[in-house]
Amino acid sequence: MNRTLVICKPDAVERGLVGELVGRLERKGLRLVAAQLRTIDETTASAHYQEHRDKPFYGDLVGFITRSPSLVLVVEGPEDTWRIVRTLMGPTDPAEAPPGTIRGDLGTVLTENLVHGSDSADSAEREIGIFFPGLT
Ligand code: 3AN
Repeated sequence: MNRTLVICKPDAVERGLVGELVGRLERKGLRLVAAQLRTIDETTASAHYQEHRDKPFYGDLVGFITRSPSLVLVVEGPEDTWRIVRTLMGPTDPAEAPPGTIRGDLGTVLTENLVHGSDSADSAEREIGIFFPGLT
């Protein structure tokens, strides 16, 4: 079995879409192995988004992810579970995400795109270690 990190971001919690997002993961056949509702602090956000720290949108990104609680999940499935989750999520920009994906069905703007999923096996291991040390 293989694990990846998923974050139902503040916009998803604020809009009451957590059940919808978790339901989609579960209906796909993935299993929850950890779930925590938490307001991500700046230190954790900067560790998580370190690859974006030189980007012009970095400040807004950290401001957004820390503004209210997120539901942070570890999900488990077969090989390359991270890839299955990314397919369910759809592309980063909800305006370009096809219907049937989380972002395509439920979002409209890039800065509030509902969900994060690790983008590789290495990222999954690193990100699970940030949020749930001991679970990797
Ligand atoms: P994904 O969330 O699809 O892995 P990343 O890792 O490229 O996308 O970007 C992380 C987050 O940064 C995105 N979820 C999005 O909210 C934000 N982001 C990415 N690109 C931009 C951009 N050009 N302008 C504003 N925010 C962006």
